[in-house]
Amino acid sequence: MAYIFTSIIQWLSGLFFSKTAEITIVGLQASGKTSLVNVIGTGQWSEDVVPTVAFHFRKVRKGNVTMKIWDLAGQPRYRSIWERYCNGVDAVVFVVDSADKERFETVRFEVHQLLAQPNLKGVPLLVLGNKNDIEGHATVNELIKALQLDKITNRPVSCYSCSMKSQHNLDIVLQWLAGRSH
Ligand SMILES: Nc1nc2c(ncn2[C@@H]2O[C@H](COP(=O)(O)OP(=O)(O)O)[C@@H](O)[C@H]2O)c(=O)[nH]1
Ligand SMILES: [Mg+2]
Repeated sequence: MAYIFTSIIQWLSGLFFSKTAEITIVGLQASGKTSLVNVIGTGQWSEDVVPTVAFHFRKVRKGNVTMKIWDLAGQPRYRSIWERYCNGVDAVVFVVDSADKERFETVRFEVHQLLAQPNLKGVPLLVLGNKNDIEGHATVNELIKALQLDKITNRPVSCYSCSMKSQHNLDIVLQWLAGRSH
């Protein structure tokens, strides 16, 4: 009886009280990280995005979930600081330009390099194959293979194909992010 009562209270508090998810977004430059944050924040796509310098912090509320989002710069000189912004977060999102296959090898290297850092121990990872509106983009299976995501066994990993331009799969991405809140 007590168990049922506690469950009902928890369910109700989930409906009425705000939950939070702290999320860090990484990925090579021009993969669409800032576009993702903009689309989540405003629901609108804009072609012109100013390249991010170092990092940008944004708080977005979706329903009863507040997302605290760190949008990091992807140029090589900034990649060594990614790890610091991943400390204690609820999830890391790695955005990939799925139409830019020439950079997959660099992406693979950076993903595994980042996950090897102690700060990221056990943190769930979402890999987004962005720009799937562009012809010739890699599928989810191709991304999993090219980035060797099947070798990651020490944390939950998800991989979706999406487009910030057409907002394809944005609902699934938001659901996944909301699922990391507490
Ligand atoms: N075709 C297409 N272009 C995109 C998409 N997402 C972002 N872009 C473009 O890619 C470029 C880099 O985007 P930006 O968000 O600044 O990438 P960031 O450097 O990872 O933050 C910009 O010109 C965007 O308009 C997408 O889903 N499809
Ligand atoms: Mg950016």
